[in-house]
Amino acid sequence: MSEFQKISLEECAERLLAMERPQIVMHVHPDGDTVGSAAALARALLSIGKEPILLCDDPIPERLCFLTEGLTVGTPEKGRETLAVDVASPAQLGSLREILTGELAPRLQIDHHERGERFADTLIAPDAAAAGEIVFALLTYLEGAGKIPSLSKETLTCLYASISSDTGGFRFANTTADTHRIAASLHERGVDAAAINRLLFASHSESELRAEAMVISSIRTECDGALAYAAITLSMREKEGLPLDAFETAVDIVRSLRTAKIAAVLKESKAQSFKVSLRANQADVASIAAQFGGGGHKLAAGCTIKAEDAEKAWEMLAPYLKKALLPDENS
Ligand SMILES: [Mn+2]
Repeated sequence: MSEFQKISLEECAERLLAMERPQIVMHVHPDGDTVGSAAALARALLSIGKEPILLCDDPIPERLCFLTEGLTVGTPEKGRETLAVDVASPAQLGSLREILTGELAPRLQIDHHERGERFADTLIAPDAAAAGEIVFALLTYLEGAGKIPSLSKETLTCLYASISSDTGGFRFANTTADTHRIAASLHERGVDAAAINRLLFASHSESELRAEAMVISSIRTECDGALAYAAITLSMREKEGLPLDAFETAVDIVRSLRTAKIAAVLKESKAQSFKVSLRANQADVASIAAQFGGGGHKLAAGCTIKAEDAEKAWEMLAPYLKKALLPDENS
């Protein structure tokens, strides 16, 4: 896929302005970054009379719908120009990957993932904590150049939400001085940071809270607590009537165990198929996920393991995690 170029911010801005009816693609299992970044772009483009729509293979989670209010989330349409934001590889497009070939093929990929598979000319900034940081740079550049009007409160809110979301409320290791500078600038321009953060992090459905209770009561540890995990089977979920997406934050709960250096959650999504989420303080869990055909960031990755039951799935995964723990056991 080396036929694609890395492009500059200025070039990307020009190409964006040249689009008349853009469709902005988000990644599957949409998070605050992909939704906030795409929605901010769409709002800025609407402000200059363009007709953008948003695309995602999955529904937008209820708690993120405040970002897309008033925008159109649709399906691919002929005659539109496609761009993708916060999408690292074709696999993250889900069934929308079928637009990769043909007239709807993406023309721009705006992303911050270091590892990925390029599928369009790319504006990439691997040091950015969120795709929202890149979109912030892009939109403030266009604003400064007088090419778009002053960013609306809604647009600024989307940008703040995308950055706060991908940094876990400015707590994760990807948070940089630049991240805080951008957040400060958004604060100065009037975003209601407290309200946004409450919607992102402190607002749960009843199912999500019940799921949280189930995860907490299922936590197991090995290696003196350095390895913490929870397995949620199909029958456990069915008994409580809990959908899979209620367990989105499960791995963050497990990783909050003070002794944990690596945290894992195994969720049986359909019979004998376990979605695995991995988090680490230091160890490279992306390479472990890759052993099972998955991927992600060094400290946050995921994969799917086919196994008869949760114990078998754990037996397949555990040796890799224990090995990854060894190097820093002595430190
Ligand atoms: Mn992101």
